[in-house]
Parts: sequence; structure tokens; C-alpha cells
Amino acid sequence: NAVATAPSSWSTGTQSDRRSKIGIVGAGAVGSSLAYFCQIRGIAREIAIYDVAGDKVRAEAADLSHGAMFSPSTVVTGSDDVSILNGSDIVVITAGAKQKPGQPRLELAGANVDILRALTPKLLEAAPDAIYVLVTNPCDVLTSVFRELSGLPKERVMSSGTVLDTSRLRLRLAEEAGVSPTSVHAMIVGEHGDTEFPLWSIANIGTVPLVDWRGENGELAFPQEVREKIADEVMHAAYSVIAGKGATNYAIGMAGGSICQAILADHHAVMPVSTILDDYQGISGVALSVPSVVGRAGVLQQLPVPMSDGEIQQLKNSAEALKSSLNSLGF
Ligand code: 6V0
Repeated sequence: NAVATAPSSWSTGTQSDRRSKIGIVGAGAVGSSLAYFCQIRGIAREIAIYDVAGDKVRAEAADLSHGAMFSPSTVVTGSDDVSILNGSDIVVITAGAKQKPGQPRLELAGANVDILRALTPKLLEAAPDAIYVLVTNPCDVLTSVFRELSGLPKERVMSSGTVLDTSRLRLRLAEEAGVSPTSVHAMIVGEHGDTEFPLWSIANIGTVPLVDWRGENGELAFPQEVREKIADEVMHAAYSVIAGKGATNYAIGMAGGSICQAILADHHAVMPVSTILDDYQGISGVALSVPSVVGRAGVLQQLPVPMSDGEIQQLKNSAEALKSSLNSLGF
């Protein structure tokens, strides 16, 4: 667990490798939003979408392609033949069942593990060298399952984890503080689900510790009760969006697309993606989100960050929840 140092291959550019190919499994609300974000950002030269629903995936790919005049020169294709994913540099998995209103993510595990079990050999044949990004829920559980089924090195298997939740947290803190979300340095870690939590002890706005930030009235803006209320809102944000429209798709599309960009452009970006931990705060063998360095080879490092005793305990609670879900699934 050494501190991150700038490697000689560090890329300072923002431009992605334009010869690259992103494969997306699932042309549903999430997969098609992710494809749209990657297309309009020009993140890859080619985006290939695979779905068992042939008419739907071909229609989504055609609809995206028809924007060719208004977006960078990305080729978008779609098929119900998995070989469309051949040679992908990244495969993002979004296929599977989604939460019904009020349903916890862990309840999706059984159905989505079965889908993953059937998909894994086909994906490995199509894209043996890819970095795999699991978005399908419960994404941490599926990351552990896919790592075991595929036998791939752990740094090449990650999930979007709490990247989306972190964006929701930064938005809420930014609204309260009256600054841009990009100037808020705070992260949700742990399970992408009901045991996730913010790392308040290292949260900053600009260079000011969050707990010391004062509002226009001179009062501390984020006392404990405000922090707890915001953490609760962030944790329940998906439930209220799903209650209103049946899915969350745009923000996860942007979160997943940003992970793809960090990989293809070798950004060495610090993101709370979820990968298998190996003696991280004493936790091993389960995938959880912690601050991680993401680049062309996948997860390059999980950063050792100072955590309070309470935060370490919360991380252990997340690990226990995921271990018990994996055990009940036979993993
Ligand atoms: P959706 O709109 O129902 O789309 C799912 C798609 O998967 C459909 O088009 C299906 O045809 C396809 N599909 C099912 N089985 C297979 C298969 N074996 N092979 C190929 N395609 C298949 O769901 P939506 O896109 O809204 O959600 C997809 C998943 O993302 C769900 O598990 C959500 O819970 C999850 N999300 C994860 C988030 C995260 O932060 N990790 C955020 C939002 C949603």
C-alpha cells in the first residue's frame, strides 16, 4: 500500500486513443445512455453494443449513428451476435434485471449472476484482452463473481461502484456551499448500495476542510446533522429517481463513460471504482469502492487514505454485507 507516485507513462493529455473500441453489453436505458455519452465526447473510435433483443439493439445503434453529423467521428454498431464485441478494449456490462421501485440492489443478485454466468465465456472469447467494467447491479457482487468466473487479473475487472454516488454527493455539497461540484473533493466509498458512506474525514471544498466551511452567515455550513442528512439523501437518490421514472440512466451513463475515458486516455484519474481488495484496511477478497487510480491497464492502485475509526468500521460493514450476499450465491 505505497503512496501513489507519478509513473513515467503518466498521460497529461485529455484526448482518448481514437483507434479504440468500447463494447457495451445491454442496450437498455443504461447501456444506450452510456453509448450516447461516449459518442458525443468522442471517447472511442468505435462503440459496439450487444443485446439479446436484436431489434432493440439495432434500433438504438441506428438512432445514435444518425447523429453522425453532430458528433465526433465515432462508429456505432449494434447486434444480437456477441461477435460484434470482438477486439473491444473495454467491455461495459449493463445487461440484466433492474430495481423495481423500493427494491434493494442486492435482491437483483440471483437473476443477474445467472446472466453473467452465461455471458462470461462468450465475452472472454470476443474480447480476451479487454478491461471489464461491471455496471449491472449489484455491481460489487457481480465484480467478485465475474473475477472468479473469468479468472482475469483483478486490476482488469472493476465496477462503476460509487462513482455515481460520489457525483451525487459533490452536487449536494456544491449546492450548499455555492461552489462548482468540480471544486468539491469528497467521496462515497464502500458498497454501491445501502451500506455506502461518505469519507467525511478527508472531504474538502477547494482547500478548506469541509467541516470548517462557513456559509454567508458565518456559521459552520456542515455540522454533523447536515452531513448525516446529505449522506442519507445521496444514498436514497436512486430510489426517488426510480420511483419517478422507472430507471436511472443519464448520470450512470456519464459516470460509466468517464471511467472508459480514464482508461482509454490513461488518465491515472482517482475514482471510487470497485475492485477486489487485498488487505485494504484489513479487508480482502471482496470488491468494494475505495479511492483508486484508473488508467489504461485498469485499476493501477488502491490509495491508502487516512480514515477515522468509524469509517473503517463502516467499510468493514460494507464488506460483511457483500460477503454474506456472495456466500448465499455460492461464491
Ligand atoms: P433495462 O433498460 O431493462 O436494460 C437491460 C437490457 O439488458 C435489456 O435491453 C435486455 O434485453 C438486456 N439483456 C438482458 N439479458 C441479456 C443478456 N443475457 N445478454 C445481453 N443483453 C441482455 O435496464 P437498465 O439499462 O435500466 O439497467 C441495467 C442494469 O444497470 C440494472 O441491473 C440496473 O440496476 C443497473 N444500474 C446500475 C447503476 C450503477 O450505478 N451501477 C446505476 C443504474 C442502473
